[in-house]
Amino acid sequence: MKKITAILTVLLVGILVLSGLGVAALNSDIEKFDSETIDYKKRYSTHTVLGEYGSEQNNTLITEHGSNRTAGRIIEVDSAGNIIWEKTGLSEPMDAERLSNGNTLIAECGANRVIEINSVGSIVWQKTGLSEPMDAERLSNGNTLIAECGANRIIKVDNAGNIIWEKTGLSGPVDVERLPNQPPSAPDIDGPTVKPVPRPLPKVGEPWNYTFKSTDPEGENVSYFIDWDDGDFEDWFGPFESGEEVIRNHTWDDEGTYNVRAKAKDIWGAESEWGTLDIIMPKSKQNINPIFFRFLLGRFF
Ligand SMILES: [Ca+2]
Ligand SMILES: [Ca+2]
Ligand SMILES: [Ca+2]
Repeated sequence: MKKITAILTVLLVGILVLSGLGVAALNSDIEKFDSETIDYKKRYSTHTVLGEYGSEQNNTLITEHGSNRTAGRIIEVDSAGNIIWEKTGLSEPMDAERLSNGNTLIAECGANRVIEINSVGSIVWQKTGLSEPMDAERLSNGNTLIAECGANRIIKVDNAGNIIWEKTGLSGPVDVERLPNQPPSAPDIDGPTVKPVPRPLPKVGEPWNYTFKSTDPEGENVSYFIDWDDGDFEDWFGPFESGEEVIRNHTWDDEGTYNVRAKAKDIWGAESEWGTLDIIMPKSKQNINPIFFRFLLGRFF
């Protein structure tokens, strides 16, 4: 009986050790696979061979160049890898993306065109006569950016196919991306507060100048909105050049502390954070109520 127990123990230990080694080997395989996949992604990322990425449960759109000039295809696979949609017979497609209208935009390099196809594969828009297009990007306003590799340029075409912008002199561009617009910086507000004491002192009932300055990362013109914190606002006004100092004056009718706030927006309407400046509006001698003053005099003298 002891012998059987000993044999079983040895077997159990053996199984545990072997399975441990197996897991370790599997882990190293996974790491190797991951690093190869990352290398592969890096190497081909400009061609978007692996498609675009959303969250884990989303489907994936894949562009297959194919083994010959007419064997290219675009496939959409679910998270389990099942093909749920495809467009075959393409000529050396290099890039595809799903548009917000459900259609698919494809850079069909071998056919020297960019096509937009619907869910049943019919062409609903195209730009032909290109030279080796490698990538296309549909912009929110309906225009399309195309990396025209063979012509060494990036072009932007409108819905009618007219070239409305281009960047030439490139060397084999294979990918293009439109970056998101950034809002301007929160305005710097400058002007008399109380410290350091300006000459003359700010007083209630008199206009004071304040400067507002915001800079847009894209250098676009900016407009301003000011809240003087006494119930008065200056609704969006401008535009002014990015980084230009804008002067506005304001008169406060009552003494007190005011938290002046201003924000800026660029030509696309992207708004900044608030810029702020605390202003102390001191009581001025001239503004002591003369009736109250006489009352004090009469009471104590
Ligand atoms: Ca693209
Ligand atoms: Ca791109
Ligand atoms: Ca901007």
